[in-house]
Amino acid sequence: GHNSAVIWFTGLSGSGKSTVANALEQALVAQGKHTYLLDGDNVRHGLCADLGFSAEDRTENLRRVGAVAGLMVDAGLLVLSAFISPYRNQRELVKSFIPPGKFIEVHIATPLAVCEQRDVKGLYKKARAGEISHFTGISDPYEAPEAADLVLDTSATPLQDSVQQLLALLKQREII
Ligand code: GGZ
Repeated sequence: GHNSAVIWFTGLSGSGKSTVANALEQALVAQGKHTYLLDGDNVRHGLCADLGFSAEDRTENLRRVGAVAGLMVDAGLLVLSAFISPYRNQRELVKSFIPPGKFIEVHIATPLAVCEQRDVKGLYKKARAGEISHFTGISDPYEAPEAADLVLDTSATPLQDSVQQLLALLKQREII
């Protein structure tokens, strides 16, 4: 389908990637669009169950996700993906699977301090205590995008405003 695309959400754990992606998916489905949401919850339990959080394992995680997203774009879907994807070269690798103009990079740029304060799963506390190693933002790097198509901060923008900005961007790019 010529209106297929990948909307790639990158950002820290707890930044709100899944929340924004879910809300956007609901809005797209309400418009009759065919979508698929890829995130750590459905991928790291199956397709990537053998992988951890070393830089190498994250790259392999994202390589598989990129390849699957490419197949889904071939099938005509609007693919929403929510992964930390912390390294610029990992996001470039993902992008290489997607036809030109069909990869929309969205940086969920909620400040680390806010993500850590939310600590929805208690992982930041464990990372600070040294119980989890290689934790993004604490003991592992996050390389912010330099030219994201859209930058959103979920601590400063109401969820429905973020969804409206995303829908406007997708219209502008003639994806929807
Ligand atoms: C980062 C970790 C780690 C480490 C477990 N570093 O908030 P969450 O819990 O649900 O989202 C995080 C998820 C990150 O998986 P991704 O597949 O998105 O990562 S990547 O794109 O880098 O491959 C977090 C949990 O897994 N988690 N250990 N050390 N996040």
